[in-house]
Formats: sequence, C-alpha cells, structure tokens
Amino acid sequence: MAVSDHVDLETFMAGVTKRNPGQTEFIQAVHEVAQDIFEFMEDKVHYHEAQILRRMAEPDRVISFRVCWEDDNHNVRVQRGWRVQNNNAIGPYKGGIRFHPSVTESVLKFLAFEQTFKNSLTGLPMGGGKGGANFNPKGKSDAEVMRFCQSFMSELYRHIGPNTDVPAGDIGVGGREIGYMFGQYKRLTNRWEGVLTGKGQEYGGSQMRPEATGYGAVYFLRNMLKHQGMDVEGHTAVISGSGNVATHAAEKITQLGGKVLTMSDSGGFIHDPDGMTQEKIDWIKHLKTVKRGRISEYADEFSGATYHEGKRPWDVACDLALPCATQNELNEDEAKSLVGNGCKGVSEGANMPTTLQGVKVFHDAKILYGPGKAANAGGVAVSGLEMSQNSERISWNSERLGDMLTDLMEGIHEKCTEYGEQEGGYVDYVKGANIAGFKKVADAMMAFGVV
Ligand code: NDP
Ligand code: 2IT
Repeated sequence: MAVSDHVDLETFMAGVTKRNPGQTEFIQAVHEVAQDIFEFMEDKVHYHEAQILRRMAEPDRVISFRVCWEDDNHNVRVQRGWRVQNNNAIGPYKGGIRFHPSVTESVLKFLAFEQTFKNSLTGLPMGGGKGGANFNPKGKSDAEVMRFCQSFMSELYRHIGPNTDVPAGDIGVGGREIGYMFGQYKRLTNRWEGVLTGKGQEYGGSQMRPEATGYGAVYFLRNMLKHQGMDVEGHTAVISGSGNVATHAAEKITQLGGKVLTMSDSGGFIHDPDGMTQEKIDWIKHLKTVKRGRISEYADEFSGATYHEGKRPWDVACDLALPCATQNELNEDEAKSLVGNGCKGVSEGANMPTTLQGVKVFHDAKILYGPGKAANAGGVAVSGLEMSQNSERISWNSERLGDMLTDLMEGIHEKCTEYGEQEGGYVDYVKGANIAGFKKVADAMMAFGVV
C-alpha cells in the first residue's frame, strides 16, 4: 500500500498550508472540499494512491505577468495580471476574469479550484481556470479601461484559445471589458474564434448569458425549496451586491413572486421595505453599468428606502438570502442573525461568500444552504453553451437557452441530492456538490495515469 494511503485530513491540510504560505482564501477553499472528499475516499484506496486530491489542489500552472498601461494624464501605471489554469481533465480551462484591487494569486487560485468542481457539476466538458488583475476599474474612463484591457490581453492571448482556455467575466469584468479584450485577441491573432464567453450579442455572445448566473442561483434556490415542499412566491429575500449576479437574481426572485428587500455594494446597503419592482431593478442596472454610480443613490431616488453606510444586509429579517457580491462577505455572527430571524434558505450567487464558520451555522441549524459552486453554476453553464454555439456557428434563441438553463440547474440539484441527502431528508448540498464535482474529474484523471 502506498504511503499516501495513510495521510489523514489534518496532515493533508498541513501540507497544503505549508506549500501555500499566506494564501488564506485558497487554503480555505481546499479545506472546505477536503473535509468531504476525505470522508468519501475513506474506502477508495485508488484515489488515495493516485494522490488525486493533492493533484487537484496543485494548479496545472499559474501564469503571472506585468500589465503596463497609460492613464489619461499620461502617467505610466503598472498592474499584475494572472491566469490560473487549475485543471483541464474534462475540458479546456474555463472560468472568469476578475479586475479588482483585492485580486491576489491566492484569490485566483481559490476561484480556479472552485471552478474545477463547479464546471464538473454542470455536466459540460469544461475544466477549471480563473484569471484577473489588481486593477480597479472604478473611476476610470472608458479609454483607460480599454487601454488596460488591451495590455492585459497582449500577454494573455498566448495562453488561451477555444480548445485551450476560455475566459469570461467576473467582478469588474462585464460586457465592456469582454469587448475590449476580444477585440485585442482578434487583432493579435487574426482569428475570430470563441476564445471568450459573455461576448456581445452582435459578435457571438449567447442569449441568456448575462442573466444566467443570477437566474440560475434563484432556480437552484427554488429547487432546494421544492425538495422540501416550499416555493419562492410570497417570501422576502435579502440580496448583497448590485452587479451582474445580484441584479439578475433580484429580477428572477421578483418574477417568481418573491419580495427583494436589499441590495448592496462595497460602500453599504440599501433597504427597501416595499420591495423591488422590475422598474427599480432596471434603474439599478442602468446605475451600475451605464452611470457607474453607487447604490446609495437608490435611497435618494426611491422614497421609503434607506441607505446603511459601511454595513452589510444580513441583519435584515428575511425568508431567503442570496449573497451575490464577493468572498467571505457573510460571517458566523451574520449567519446566526439570518438563522435567528427565521431565514429558510441561502443560495450563493457569489463564490465562497460565506466563511467556514458561517457555513457551520447554516448546517447546524439545518436550513437550506446552496454553496456557490452549485448555486451559481448557471453562468458558466451558459458560457459552455456559448462555446457550443460558436463552434457550430449558430445561435439559439433565448427561450431555448432559458429552458436549457432551467434543466441544467435541476441536474445540478439532483447531483447534489444524490451525494448529499442525509437520514431524515436533510440535504447537505456542500457535501453533495463536492463529491459529485470531484468524482467526474477524479475518474478522468485516473484514466490518464500519472500526469
Ligand atoms: P460585478 O462586478 O458585476 O458586481 C460585483 C458586486 O459586488 C458589486 O456590487 C460590488 O460593489 C460588490 N463587491 C465587489 N467586491 C466587493 C467587496 N470586496 N466588498 C463588498 N462588495 C463588493 O460582479 P458579478 O456580479 O459578476 O460577481 C459577483 C459575484 O458572483 C462574485 O463573487 C463572482 O465571482 C460571482 N460569480 C459571477 C459570475 C458571473 O457570471 N458574472 C458567475 C458565477 C459567480 P462595488 O461596485 O462597490 O465594487
Ligand atoms: O465564477 C464563475 O463561474 C464565473 N465568473 C463565470 C465563468 C464563465 O466562464 O462563465
């Protein structure tokens, strides 16, 4: 028997911690997965012997590069860019690009690791990757953002391709940035190919991709509720963030008869006790993507709404909670507050928004809790469909894609229940997602031998 067979969770995590000094987000993400996988692997010696989890937690490669650009005042600016190609066992690396000052190698390694499991859960042939830069698009002119994107792509283009690695958007990267990056890729390579997803409708983007993550997170929530004989209709929801994921989650909750009470940004949150209407959500979309303003302005625009500076929305009483901003935005105390106020279900639009201690609170209280890698997989799933459409040189209509998204989210929910259902009917969706996501990638890696 190989030595690795004797490694327990604690020793495994001590090794991960030692090999990745200071990379707290990455270590947190690996820890969350390893807890479940060690239990699952207990009687599966072949995975242990092949060191499968250890290999998954070591990115295939991390590419780090300098990104120079000139601001509108002709100052030379220097940023750091990365692409983390975590695992391509089941398909080309696939995952978003994040532009935010908080981006570090640790953040991108955690995101690429999570993406590997998420993409596996979709059932589509996509490996896991993530990229980004510590660039802050806030307050920058369109011309500055364009120059940055062009410079970023001038290095990234060497490492990506429609069968190699297919990036998309994430925090700070939306339609505008994808357009600038796609334009530069095309200019450098003289090839029009589906190398990015989340493209504009005019140049190969898929219908439903902008909506997919937020809608998908609500479909996942609806599936969890349905499994317990409940529904979204008539329930109040607290949402964080006010970007792509948050606004589309709010839109779908509202369409399904729920009442959205809050939205937020890094400055604070707004509370609208009357609930949001489509008109109010459209106003926020315009504020964030066209005016590039702050969520505080909502309280000036709509009477009855209040703005809470520097605060997060988790103390507002609600039936449903959807964290849709960023990692570790919901801690143990906030989880207790949600549970104490009677929250029935949490669906994560963001990646790893709840701390490990917060997750434990949800599990102990046995409320419905859908982790990001399952709940927000609708975005990358429709990205996968964008890749298919680009390869086939066709485009499907939004009705068809909407149905496919609904089916994909139902499929992910089913996989989670398959491995996560406990005695008494409670579903541990974290365990279900981790094991189902792991198994497919692990079995593919086993087929390849030691590589
Ligand atoms: P956007 O850039 O469109 O919006 C991000 C939102 O989160 C903004 O409201 C932003 O506020 C807020 N936010 C960002 N960082 C912080 C922070 N450090 N503290 C508080 N608020 C913050 O991004 P998306 O909506 O695309 O992404 C949101 C989350 O969803 C991320 O975790 C992302 O990884 C995840 N996700 C996104 C997918 C997609 O398809 N776009 C797919 C799956 C997951 P501010 O304007 O003040 O920065
Ligand atoms: O976290 C994510 O799943 C994304 N940012 C979307 C990735 C993608 O390739 O569409």
